[in-house]
Amino acid sequence: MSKEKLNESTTSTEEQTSQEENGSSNNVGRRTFLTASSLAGLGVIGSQLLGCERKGGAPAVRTIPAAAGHANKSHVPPGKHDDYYGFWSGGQSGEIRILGVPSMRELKRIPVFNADAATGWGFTDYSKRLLGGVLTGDTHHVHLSYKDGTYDGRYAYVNDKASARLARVRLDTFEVDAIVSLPNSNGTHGIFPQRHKTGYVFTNSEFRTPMPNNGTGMDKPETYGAMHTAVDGETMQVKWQVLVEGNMDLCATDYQGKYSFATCYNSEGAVTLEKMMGNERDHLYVFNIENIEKAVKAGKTITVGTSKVPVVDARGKDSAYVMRVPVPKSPHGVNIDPTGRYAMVSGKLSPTVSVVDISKLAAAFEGKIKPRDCVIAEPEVGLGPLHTCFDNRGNAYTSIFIDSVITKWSIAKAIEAYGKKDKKAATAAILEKLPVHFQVGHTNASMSETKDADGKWLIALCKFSKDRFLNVGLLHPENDQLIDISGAKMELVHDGPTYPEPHDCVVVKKDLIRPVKLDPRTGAQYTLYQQWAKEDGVDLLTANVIKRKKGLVRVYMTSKAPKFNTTHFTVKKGDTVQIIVTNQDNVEDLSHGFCMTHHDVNFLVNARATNSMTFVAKKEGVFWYYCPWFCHALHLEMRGRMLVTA
Ligand code: K7E
Ligand code: CUA
Repeated sequence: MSKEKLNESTTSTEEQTSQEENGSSNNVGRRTFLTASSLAGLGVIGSQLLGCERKGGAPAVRTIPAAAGHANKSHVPPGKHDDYYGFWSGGQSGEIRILGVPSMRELKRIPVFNADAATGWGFTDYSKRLLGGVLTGDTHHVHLSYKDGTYDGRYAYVNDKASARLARVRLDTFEVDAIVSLPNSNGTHGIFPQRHKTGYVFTNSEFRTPMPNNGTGMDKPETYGAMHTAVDGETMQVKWQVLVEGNMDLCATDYQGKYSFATCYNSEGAVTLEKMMGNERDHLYVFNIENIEKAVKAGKTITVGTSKVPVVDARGKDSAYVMRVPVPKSPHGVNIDPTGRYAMVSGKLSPTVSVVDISKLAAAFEGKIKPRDCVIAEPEVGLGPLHTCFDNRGNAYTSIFIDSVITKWSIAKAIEAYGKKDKKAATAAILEKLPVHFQVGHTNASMSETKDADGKWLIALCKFSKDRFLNVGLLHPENDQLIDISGAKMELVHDGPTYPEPHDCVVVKKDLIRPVKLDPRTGAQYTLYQQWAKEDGVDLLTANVIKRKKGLVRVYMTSKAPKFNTTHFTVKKGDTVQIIVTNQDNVEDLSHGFCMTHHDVNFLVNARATNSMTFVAKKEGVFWYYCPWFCHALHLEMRGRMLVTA
């Protein structure tokens, strides 16, 4: 089906009227919306939306012309480093991935909400404490801690949409050090840290539920609510929540620490897809942090369910706490430009991006102007706009899902064109549309979420690669494309297949990240082992000790290539055994590990680190344990025996 036909069959043109906010004018009189009726048969038209042709149920086969070869630009010669760290969320894998940009080489995977056999994350004692037995996750948004509008290199934060959690990764060790569960939250989706300092990290509940969610109220969706949650980025404690009536999707913060933002795509309060698309306008929620903090301090709060976290109830109508800026239609992404002046709200079911002037919000909170008056431009960027990023030259780049393009547009020209009858001005704001392959979700550019956006590289995280790569069976790779945005025209330079499904990424100048090479022996995990050692009167650094207490046997040992200092030990059948290994090698990258054969025990111990795992000795016999990481010429000899007696 041709593009023209697709547009015809899935959109309707209607007059955009703004009854309640007649104070504002529209630059584009007639708009194309995706409507409930046009999308009702989503299953039927799904393949058309994805641009595949299916005849008689046969799988789509289409020859993809090779992209023009600009590969040299992304080439980083062997032995040379990339200029940027890329932090990718890992989607359903539950992890974070680190890529080098521009080479797009995958450097590391950080297990977060998942179980990982390579490192033992999810099986080791410390990770089990953090994960509480939940071993699946869905990471969508990874953002780093800030100072004065740019990254300070301390932490990365990532959400788990599946189980409403927020995790923090230390950027000295690139390991998770904290995970917090968010109360009264279902489908925690958008997150964003404050940008002036390590302050709050805000999270949005995407799914509305009964409040409290205690097994009643299923049939009264009009009473459902969702939480905007403030987590302290230093202590990782939940500080307060704001209860609103609508679904919240993506999250953003300003540069001053005054506001946080959430897109709301279900102002209808519906629980079915068709009804969620009823309204022509939904909202950008604007949270007034100072006013919320005052209410929390003054105790003007409630608690919900079993949680003790103070909740500001801001459901229903605008207040000092929350304001609703009307924007079309089922908006998805909200992104702040590097000058900190504008919030760009992508329409998803409207072909527009609404530009919200952040400096006008204070007047709207005071009731001097209408919330809608804060919208100062609404360029038409294409069908299905999702996310927007920026260069350092006043341009914005919006990912367009249905059209499979990145639309580059001029912020200044879009503002100029707003409200003008002259169609030429509106057209002039749209600078370029670059096809991407295919169905792009997030897009982000180098340093785009900071005041130091540098306009060099843009990533388009495409949800489908179709036949751009070798066929690897049923599940295809996604395609994270690298685009050079430093010139007048965008230039596609690299196709990056990824294992499903990173949603988002941030691309960070390499000097801002300062990782260590040896375990610093600080932080929560090390503190835990020091505590155990103290209880047991053991020195972790020299330990070759077996401590028995009712049913629990703690085996402390050290590793130094190519030896464990404990070469054998004996336990009784039925004993719970805890193996605690401290790596005494002070040599970078000299990792050891510990694998107890036949006991589902296998974990990594990095240079100078301590790690542990617990198991039950179920069967009599001699069992070898060994170091699974190639550490030395005598690595294969690095092993010992456990005797389990009756
Ligand atoms: Cu996929 Cu950020 Cu979860 Cu948009 S979200 S695409
Ligand atoms: Cu230690 Cu292999």
